Amino acid sequence: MAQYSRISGSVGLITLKSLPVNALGAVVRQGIVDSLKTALQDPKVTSVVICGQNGVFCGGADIKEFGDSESGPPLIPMIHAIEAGNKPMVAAIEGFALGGGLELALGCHYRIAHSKARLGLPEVTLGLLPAAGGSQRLPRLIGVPAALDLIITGRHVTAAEALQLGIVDQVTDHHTVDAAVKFALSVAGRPLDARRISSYSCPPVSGDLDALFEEVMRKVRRGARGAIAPVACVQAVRAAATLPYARGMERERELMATLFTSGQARALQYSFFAQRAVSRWSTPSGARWDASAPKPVRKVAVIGLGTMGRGIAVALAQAGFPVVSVETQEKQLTEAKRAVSQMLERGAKRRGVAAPLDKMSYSSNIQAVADVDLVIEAVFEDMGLKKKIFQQLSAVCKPDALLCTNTSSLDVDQLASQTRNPELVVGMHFFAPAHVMKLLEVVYGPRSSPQALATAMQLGKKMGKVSVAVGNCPGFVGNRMLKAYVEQAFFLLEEGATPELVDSALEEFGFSMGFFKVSDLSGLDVGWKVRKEDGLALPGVSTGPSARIRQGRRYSPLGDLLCQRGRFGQKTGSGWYQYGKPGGRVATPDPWLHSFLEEYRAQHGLVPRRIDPQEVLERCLYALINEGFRILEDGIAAGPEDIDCIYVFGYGWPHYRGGPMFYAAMVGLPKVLERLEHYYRAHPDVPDLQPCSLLRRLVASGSPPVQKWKEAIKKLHSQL
Ligand code: 3H9
Repeated sequence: MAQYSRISGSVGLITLKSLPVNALGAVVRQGIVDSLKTALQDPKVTSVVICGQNGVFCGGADIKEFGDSESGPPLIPMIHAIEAGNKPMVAAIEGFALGGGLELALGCHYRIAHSKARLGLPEVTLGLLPAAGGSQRLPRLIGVPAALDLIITGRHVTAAEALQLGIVDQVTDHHTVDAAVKFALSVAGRPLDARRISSYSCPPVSGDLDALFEEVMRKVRRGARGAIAPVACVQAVRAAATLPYARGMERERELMATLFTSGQARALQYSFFAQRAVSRWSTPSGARWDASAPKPVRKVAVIGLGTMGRGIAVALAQAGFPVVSVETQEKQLTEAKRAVSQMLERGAKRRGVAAPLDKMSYSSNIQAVADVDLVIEAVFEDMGLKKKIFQQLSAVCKPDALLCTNTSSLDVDQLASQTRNPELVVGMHFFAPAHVMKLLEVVYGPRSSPQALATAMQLGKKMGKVSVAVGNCPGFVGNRMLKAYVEQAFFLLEEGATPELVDSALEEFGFSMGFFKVSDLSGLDVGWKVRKEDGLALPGVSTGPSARIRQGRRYSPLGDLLCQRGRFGQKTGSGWYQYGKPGGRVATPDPWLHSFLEEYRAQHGLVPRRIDPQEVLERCLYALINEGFRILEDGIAAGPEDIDCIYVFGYGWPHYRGGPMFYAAMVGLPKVLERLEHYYRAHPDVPDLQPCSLLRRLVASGSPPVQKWKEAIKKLHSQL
């Protein structure tokens, strides 16, 4: 709702009231329309202030209402009515004014912001554009280049930047509504024509307008990789710059209509809620986020200052934690100190803050961690080494210190068993570079206490990560699913594809790099090492039927064969592609590799066939999705949102496709099932293609929408 009152004798005060972010749902809009009418009709009222309750101006249109049939007064005429009002309207912005919230403020004649407020038009992140006049008013107010920057990126600006850009008229450190009321009294009776932004022309740009838009559009299309909202944002701003306001608004409406009904907007809005849903974690044993209080964490230690340890230490210091970093090898320690300081300084420069160098301390002695509340061990992926460190930590640390391991696949429970308090051990799987990548898999073992899990989840949140709680199993969620995808990529090469064909199908889908380019970038030897440890990569078995069978199922030794030839990817100058020189970065197709594949196929009696991009997508993605269903069935992930966040924030899944499980729901579960059955019939020696029973049961129960899977899975489990 919106509450109306008259204060200071002549100021009408409209307060938006809709917890938690005063979103502009139907009831709030009705409240604003009614309050406005009262204020405009009351002769005692000479000016109006619009504010929000609870220190928040407005988080924009109510995303939860998207997709419902529209009720209540529409937003655009409401904002027009505010702008057309014959009494000064002042927006009092506290907390944030985002999306429709900022558009409402732009409809006002003046804007006063608290110094801690944040403003922005983040619609693009939801697959939309600012379509309540924002794309038309903002360029008229602050100029085309600045408006393009805000609208295309969706970034939030501080009150200080908003003042500098001309979005707000005044910034206050005091009580915002009081300041706005005082301001409103001071402008009462002043003419308003020059304050109505819709009547402005866009400030002229320096240089050629067409050239500016062409350049921006080129950059945006390149960066968007198939996302349509950023492109529509540019088109809308162009309309503001070239058309009269009313026609610009028509263009804004047309573009929004296309976006609104697109699958991309649905995916991005699903993802918005998925990110929030994963913080409300639960485990199969009944532990829950709302019943488990995290322990306070005041000081943290990082063990091991290789690439991962450095990134983790930087992320912790940037989040404000004092960090003790331990590295036993002196040379590595000296190098790491320099590298960490540089990373902190670069990050601080980018963010315009002071580098938190004073948060860091270093030692070569593990005794230095004696007083910390939480340790993140980030040494080499070697179970023997990690076990030894956990024994030492258990002896050195405070008895109630939480002991976390940064591992991408090792058994967290085995490490827990090395300690006095196995309930205080959890996994924290960071993604490289750890100070940049948003994802954190928090791995609970069978003995991890709910409090330990809650503490690690909260720490991740404070570090700015999307933290997802996952159960303990080989590869956890992300890497376990990836295995199925990688395997299909190899098999497709055996059957006739080239790395270029596979990669271009995946890149066309929206991945920034296809599997083979990623593999060259991260180094083929990484996977080779794991396969050797798993007993899959065997030297000397390169011919005969057993060469392509391991542990009773189809196996492709192609990656191993390249590694045996020293082709580790970019670092050696060749892998699935060639790079000209070791360390080269530009992938070019490699004729040697093509002949090698031909020989390999001939040697193994494989008759190559034409493979189309659709098969590449179906084989790679549906195998991965199928494993996702198995993970849900096993209770390793609590719901599809968890898997989708992991893939969007850790594995480069295109954000505008929501994540693999959302994508499966969009494709239609019956179709995914039918295609998996088809491919499994063709490849009965590939168990990953055998449709998982949960997928079958969801299809049999009518393929509920993805938002209902958690419930459906619970019901199916209880029927077993
Ligand atoms: C728009 O305005 C379109 C117009 O241009 C044109 C229309 C014609 N609606 O993030 P938090 C919920 S599009 C509904 O945890 P924080 C959120 O789901 C909109 N609900 O808090 C969560 O609920 P729950 C453009 C919303 O303090 C709770 O509020 N606006 C909305 O970390 C707390 O959220 C945006 O894109 C909403 N608009 O961050 C802003 N916003 O507790 C989107 C939030 O049940 N919002 N909720 O999980 C945000 O970026 C952040 O939520 C915000 C607060 C910065 C506001």
